[in-house]
Amino acid sequence: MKWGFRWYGQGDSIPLENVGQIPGINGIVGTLLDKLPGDIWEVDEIQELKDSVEAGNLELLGIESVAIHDAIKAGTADRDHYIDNYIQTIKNLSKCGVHLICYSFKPIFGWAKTNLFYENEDGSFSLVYDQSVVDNMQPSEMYTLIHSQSKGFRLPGWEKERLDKFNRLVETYEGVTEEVLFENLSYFLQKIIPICEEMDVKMAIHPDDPPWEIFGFPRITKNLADLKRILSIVDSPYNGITLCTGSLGADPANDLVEIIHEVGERINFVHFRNVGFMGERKFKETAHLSTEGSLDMYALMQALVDVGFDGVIRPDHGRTIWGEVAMPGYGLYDRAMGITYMQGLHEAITKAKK
Ligand SMILES: [Mn+2]
Repeated sequence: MKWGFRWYGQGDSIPLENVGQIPGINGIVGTLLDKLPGDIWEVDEIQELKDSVEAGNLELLGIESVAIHDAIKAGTADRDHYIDNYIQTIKNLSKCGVHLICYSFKPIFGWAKTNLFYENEDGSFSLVYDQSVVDNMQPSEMYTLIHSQSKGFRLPGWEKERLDKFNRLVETYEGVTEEVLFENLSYFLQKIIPICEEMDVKMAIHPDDPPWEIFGFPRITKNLADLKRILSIVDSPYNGITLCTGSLGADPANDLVEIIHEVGERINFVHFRNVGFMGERKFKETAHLSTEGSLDMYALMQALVDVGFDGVIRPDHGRTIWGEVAMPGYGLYDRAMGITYMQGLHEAITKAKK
């Protein structure tokens, strides 16, 4: 496995040097934070990011996310223009030696939480999702809530530019059912996967977070059946998934070990994190250890080893601890402990296997 860490570039609260000091780390999964969905990522911009990462003795292991323009997701008349731009970005990433793209195909809300700073008993802070809060909320209020708690950080998917266009976005998605959204994903993948094969760039779709419908917008990456259906659109290793344990695992009906075994060879990227169930459709993001949340992280690492996963894996969201001021979920300390725990699990499992 390649051990990665999400890093937001020069705008990140964490200096790259600190990331490089995490034991066993291979590289970062990066982004160009200023890019809006639909923009072409130019070679010189990607190269600049890559050079800065390599100057810190780290590898640029992949990109998350190259966001998909709403025209592609909603299937509007101008989608081909944005697909052409996406293809150009794939080619440019390949030219720079970047071979992994994480993306998601969700209308309007990429991820959602109802509290970004829930205080735990020990004084640490977690992100929390509570469906009962969402049930009493208008979709646009979600923007207000997230912004009021972002502490000034730019949160991907919650850009002010998107909020300004919110009502028009909702109109864009009128009539887009789950079936239509799936058809639009099929159209997109059929166009790009042949290019990905040629350019050796693996795609990894991220599951819904939370993995159920919110505000009535369609969701098509919620469970094993959804993932299998997506993988069947184009039967290629370049059409793969991001196994995000905390996203899929927020629904207790999702058996993550089964999912890993069923789609194992198509897992192109792993987000490893735990969640703690607090009630019906209510959960918090905990520290990574099995003892801290509801998921059996040992069983998940065991399953990844069993299916021979050898791609990029990274710790996903951590708590905010030790007084750190960081983007919610993306502080240094809890994620650094998370990756060390993950490496401990991996070493024990692989050595026991021999
Ligand atoms: Mn994730």
